[in-house]
Amino acid sequence: MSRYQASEVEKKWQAKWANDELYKADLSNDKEKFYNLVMFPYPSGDKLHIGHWYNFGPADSVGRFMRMHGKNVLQPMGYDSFGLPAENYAIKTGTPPAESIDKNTEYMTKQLSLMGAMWDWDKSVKTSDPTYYRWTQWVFLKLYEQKLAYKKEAPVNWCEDCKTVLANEQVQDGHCDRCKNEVIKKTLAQWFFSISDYAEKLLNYDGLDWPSKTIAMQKNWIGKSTGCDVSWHVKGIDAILDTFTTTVDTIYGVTFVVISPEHPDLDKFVTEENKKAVAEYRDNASKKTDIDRMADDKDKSGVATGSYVINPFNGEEVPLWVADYVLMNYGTGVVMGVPAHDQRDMDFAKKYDFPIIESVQLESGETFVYDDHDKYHIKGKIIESGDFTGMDIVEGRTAIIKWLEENKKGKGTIQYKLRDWLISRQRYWGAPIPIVYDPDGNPVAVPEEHLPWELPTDVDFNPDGTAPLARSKELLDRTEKIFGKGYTPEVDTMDTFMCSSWYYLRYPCNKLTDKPFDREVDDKWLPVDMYIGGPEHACMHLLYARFINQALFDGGHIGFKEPFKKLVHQGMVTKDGAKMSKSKGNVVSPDEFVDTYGSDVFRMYLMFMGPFTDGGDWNDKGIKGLARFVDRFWNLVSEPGEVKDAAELKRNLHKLIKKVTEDFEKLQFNTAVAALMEFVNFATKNGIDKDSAKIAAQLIAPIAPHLAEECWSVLGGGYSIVDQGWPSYDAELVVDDTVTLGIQINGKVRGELEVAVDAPKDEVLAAARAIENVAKYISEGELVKEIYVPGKIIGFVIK
Ligand code: ANZ
Repeated sequence: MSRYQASEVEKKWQAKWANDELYKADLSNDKEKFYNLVMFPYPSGDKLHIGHWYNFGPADSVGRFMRMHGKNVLQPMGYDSFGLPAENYAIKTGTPPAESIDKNTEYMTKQLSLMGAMWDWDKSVKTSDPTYYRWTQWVFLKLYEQKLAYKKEAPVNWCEDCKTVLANEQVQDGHCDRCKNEVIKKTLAQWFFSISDYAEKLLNYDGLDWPSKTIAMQKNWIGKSTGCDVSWHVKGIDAILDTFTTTVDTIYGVTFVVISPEHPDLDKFVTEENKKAVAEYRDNASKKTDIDRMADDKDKSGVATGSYVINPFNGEEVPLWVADYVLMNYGTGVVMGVPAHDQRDMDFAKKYDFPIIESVQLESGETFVYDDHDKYHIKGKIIESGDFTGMDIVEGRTAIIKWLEENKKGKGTIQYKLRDWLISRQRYWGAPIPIVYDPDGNPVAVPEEHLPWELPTDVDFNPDGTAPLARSKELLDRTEKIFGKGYTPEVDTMDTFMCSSWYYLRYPCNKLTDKPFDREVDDKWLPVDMYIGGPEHACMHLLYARFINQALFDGGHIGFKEPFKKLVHQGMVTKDGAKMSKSKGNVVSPDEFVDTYGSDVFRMYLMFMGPFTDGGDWNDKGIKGLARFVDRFWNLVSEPGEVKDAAELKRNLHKLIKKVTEDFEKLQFNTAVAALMEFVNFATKNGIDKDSAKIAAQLIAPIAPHLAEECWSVLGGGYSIVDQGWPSYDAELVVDDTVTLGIQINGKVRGELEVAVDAPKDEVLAAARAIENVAKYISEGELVKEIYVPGKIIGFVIK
């Protein structure tokens, strides 16, 4: 058996494809478009890893499959090149980030080219390039014009290790998403985007073909709660406190009210003798993380303010306490305590001896504590609650809210957990925020004619907790020169998630110098038809991009609301069950395998590991087997000849077309590879003719593009195989004409038999009785019944 010369063949075709600009999309062509996008990589010193291959290889197969279906495929690639790794590397080695990024992108481009994918390099972007970040700054200015960008002093998440603030989405379980360091609170004046104004719009997923889990994660992060505000009069003081609750049906069960230690009006309610205790308590609370404060399993604590508030329904006076399980940045920062039906309130009441009074019960008469899931669907009734007694819980809520509104004691409200997106970063390697301050400190937008508002280079970027740009003389001089004496520049840079929130709009228009994108071009090419990337971006990149896209839509800059029509998450490739990471030292580099076996084998091997969306555990044991399969495919297809059973070959081939087509449509690459293997086994024994060989080459083309192009060319097909269409199958030929049935004896399977679908009953039964094992059982007793259900079962009953 001759060996397929992968390395030679791959080099040859890669050079030709590049030279012919085969994968450069002609955007003006009116064939049906297919925008095939992958999450662009960060050009780190670690180069392309297996995860990239696992994402990009199959994504390219989707693009190829679509192109073979006659679609005009745009499949761009670029670099998300601003961000901390390059900056940290610069701090360690002294190499300016721009330099290391250039080196890394060059190397990664080479690696990406060895993949032999359909990247349209003509439409590439690099977010740290001034020709790109100029427009990131433009997007900021548009949001500023639309009043969606503002600066505010607020307690923000601070990572002491990265020496910068972080957005809420970038804090996971109280730790920095990047370096895993614990995040603390700091009060700082920072720039925010009003993503929370878009909460309701972001909850609309109409027309999006997204994984339901990702939608659920976003919905949960946005966290919509429907409830009401209740106004409580503070006894003896001319003041009202509003509480937010989702379960106002429990209002008659309130035995205390708790206020957040950060509430701005708190001091008003603290009586003289409680001042010291409250001050101390507030001080302690500020040192805790929100997670610890909210956790159900943590001990609850609080102190009395000395004031009392009056329940608007029954006029009862209940004490007002300060407790840190109430957060200031949710609802109104004040909560009505219902210990009978809320776990945290119950823990609190038990500790401080507040009465526990039931006000709702289940249909069964049992008492219960609300949890997040049953809140809006619970079936039960209101008890001991004045005029509302006896009402169904959910209906009663509506009646109570109606009463509140009629009596001006509250109103129905909706709360979202989603907070505004903090985009300031006290770091160097990012797009400068295009804002300056006048001598009075008022922000002034940098006019568009001064974009790009360039990142200064005269900066010592060693982090000291203050923004490195503040140390640039050039930036200050530039600001004064353009705006006048006394003007100062904003010195924070933008969160790099800002760069990646609009890059898909730039790819088709990457060369425009007078605008970020052309509306007509983008309206034609977007939304993205297929977006493949990691699930870890569910509540970060994928949420930010939807928000920016919607804001640009509302600003009239683009004509579509949603950026990504279909989204797929690839699974994760692990090593011995663990996530690959440098610190664990278990990172597998793709390069040596690509070098030894070629890109096609490596890509197919990854695909063969398991279902694409599940991922799998890396193990190089089987890769030789895949290389052998490629050899066998080559030997079979490149030299067609004598065929033993032409009809059988035809049937097998058409079944293969059906199977592979349907598998590719569902991104089930592993089973497509398996079907191709099975076909090669059959055809190697049976022989293959030239036309069938050409079809086999077409079928493998999306997943082994070099091998397919080589086979196709040897078989005399036109160039390139991606433009030769996709084979179709004859529906009649793919219907199975035999089935394999189990043979049961007294209900137990004792054998199996392959029978023609239309075989007569007598024949089937006779053949079954003749099977040795079956005959043995029958001879041991008396045969009383024979059963044959065509397509399903053969059975015998013996006494
Ligand atoms: C009374 C009550 C009785 C509550 C009961 C629950 C069960 P979600 O669904 O997450 O929106 N809450 C309101 N504001 C809060 C804050 N700033 N900090 C901490 N907790 C706060 O939860 C809404 C519920 O969380 C509200 O409904 C309130 O407690 C509490 F049997 O009010 B509830």
